[in-house]
Amino acid sequence: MTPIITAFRQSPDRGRGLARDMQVRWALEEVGQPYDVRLVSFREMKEPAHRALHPFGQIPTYEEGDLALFESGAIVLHIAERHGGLLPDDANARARAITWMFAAVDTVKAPIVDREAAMLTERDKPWYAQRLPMLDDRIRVRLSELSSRLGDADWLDDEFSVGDIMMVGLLRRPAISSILEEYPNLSAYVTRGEARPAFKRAFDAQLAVFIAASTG
Ligand code: GTB
Repeated sequence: MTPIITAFRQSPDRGRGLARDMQVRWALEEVGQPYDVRLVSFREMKEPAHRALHPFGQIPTYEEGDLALFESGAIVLHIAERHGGLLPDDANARARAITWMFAAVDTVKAPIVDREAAMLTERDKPWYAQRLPMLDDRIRVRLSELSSRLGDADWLDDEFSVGDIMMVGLLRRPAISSILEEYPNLSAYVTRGEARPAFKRAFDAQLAVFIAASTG
């Protein structure tokens, strides 16, 4: 059964692979599972039909027969559990890979989201310029800890896993691009992820949607 995912009909990221369907596409490409995409507009995302799939009216969603999922991390984990290649066979290593997924969507993501929110909503406030260095330093704390743990390894826990899909996806966010450069091993880690053939196929697929929408 071919799963169906949802993605932006017109992505505001202009095809840079920053919307969360990118992680889902990447996981599907890694395991070699073909998929269909249903494109949704911002209006359609808020309508009851889409909210039945996604209570928060967002993308991505994932449908596979009777199963409907939302949250990119949960979808990626589901794909990894259904197919080989994204979770280690060893139970302890498997648990560690899932731990890295949580680290990406919780501990490391939190200060990044704070900065993104400030950039979006506080740019015109008198305290913005003062607050930004503090927000950046909070990101540095996490990135420097992550950098120390990664060291000169290729991936977070030996073999490439779902944890790397979620972490690389997070570290690609433009809000931290200049801070990321302070950690050469993390920059190289992101580049390594982006160099994977499955990442490239996923990236090209979402870019094709953007190109078609802007030329069609
Ligand atoms: N935690 C959820 C997940 O991981 O699936 C987050 C899902 C989410 O944030 N979806 C966003 C969405 O549907 C798209 S990805 N937003 C519409 C809405 O809430 O009404 C976030 C995103 C949006 C835009 C850019 N961009 O322009 O660069 C990048 C990422």
